[in-house]
Amino acid sequence: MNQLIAKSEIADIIEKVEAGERLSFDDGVRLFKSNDITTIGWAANLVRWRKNGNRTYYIVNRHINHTDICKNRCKFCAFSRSEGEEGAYTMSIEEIVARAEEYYADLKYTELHLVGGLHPAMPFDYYTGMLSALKERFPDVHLQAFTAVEIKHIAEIGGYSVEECLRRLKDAGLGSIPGGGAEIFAPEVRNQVCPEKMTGDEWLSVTRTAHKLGIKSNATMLYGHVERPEDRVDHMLKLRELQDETGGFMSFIPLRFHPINTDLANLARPRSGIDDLKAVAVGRLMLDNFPHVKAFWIMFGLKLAQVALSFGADDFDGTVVEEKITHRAGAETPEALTVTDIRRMIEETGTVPVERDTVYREVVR
Ligand code: V47
Ligand code: SF4
Repeated sequence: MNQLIAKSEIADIIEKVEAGERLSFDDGVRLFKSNDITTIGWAANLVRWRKNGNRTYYIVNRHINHTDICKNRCKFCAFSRSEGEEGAYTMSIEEIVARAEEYYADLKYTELHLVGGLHPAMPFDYYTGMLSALKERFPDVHLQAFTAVEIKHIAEIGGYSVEECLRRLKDAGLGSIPGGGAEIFAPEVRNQVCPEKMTGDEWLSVTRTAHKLGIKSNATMLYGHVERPEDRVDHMLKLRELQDETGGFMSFIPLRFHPINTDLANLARPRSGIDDLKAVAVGRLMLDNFPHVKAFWIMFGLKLAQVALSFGADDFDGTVVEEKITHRAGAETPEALTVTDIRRMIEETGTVPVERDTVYREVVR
């Protein structure tokens, strides 16, 4: 341990990290409350190196948001619309396949990322139909689709249990599920920012069921609104506990709240790069059983996503192509990056870009 770290107010926590010991709730809260950002980053980078060496993963993918109509209308969401409202849309299955076709010849992407609102009327067959049509046209493309929140909704629409719904979606081509909808699990926070959304326990339960069926997933944390450091750490510990049980999580993805055009716009305060780096680094330190931490450049911004790669993150996400959720909430990042740009941005951080597929196998082209 160098002298500066030895003198730090969090030196005892760093010692635990060096020894490979699991951090406690209090450790996590102290890390968030400490402004010794270089020490926090040093420790997170150590864990990143132990787990992933100097590799930084990226994926050639394409996002499609099939509908923005959503019955939940979470207060932090600028993407969703009610039926009939200006901007409301629902793509037909043909349109989804046509969208997926765009750029496929050029990019040969390996993943389609499908996330949408909770449409009150679209039938169960819409979801299985979209997966099977995509799988038929793009048999080699992994379909990462429907957050745990959508899965529960789709199950209700079909009149199935979550388990039966997941089995049917898997049969239709579902490969894995994205990490959205987790937000912050603490009920006091959820009641303020997304009162209509499933509870944190329900999110964990759907995810547990998916993992038990062999469907892997990611986990997000939406931060930078009304939550306290204690709520962030509680969120992380619930994820860590489920991961101990199932081992089904691939990556942790902190998502910075973007306030523009949302009902929580009054919470807007200057964006803190330090807070963004803490979310990544403390996530890396608390989630000792998660293989990967993702700096989703769309939300982080390109420059800070690069820095995050030295603060615990080992994944830059991907080409994305089209993104509405963050851009309707004021994101200033581009919607797409080329592979050349991604590799260059990663190389500049002194790490080695590695193309991965959805489940982190190396892709050799
Ligand atoms: O659950 C909504 C978030 C999530 C806002 O698994 C917002 O690889 C910030 O799940 N500001 C959906 N965030 C996106 C998602 C995702 C994204 C990237 C990668 C992966 C993955 C998953 O977007 C929602 C919510 O937490 N969100 N509105 C907003 N205004
Ligand atoms: Fe609907 Fe998801 Fe937006 Fe909430 S975050 S309103 S569930 S689309």
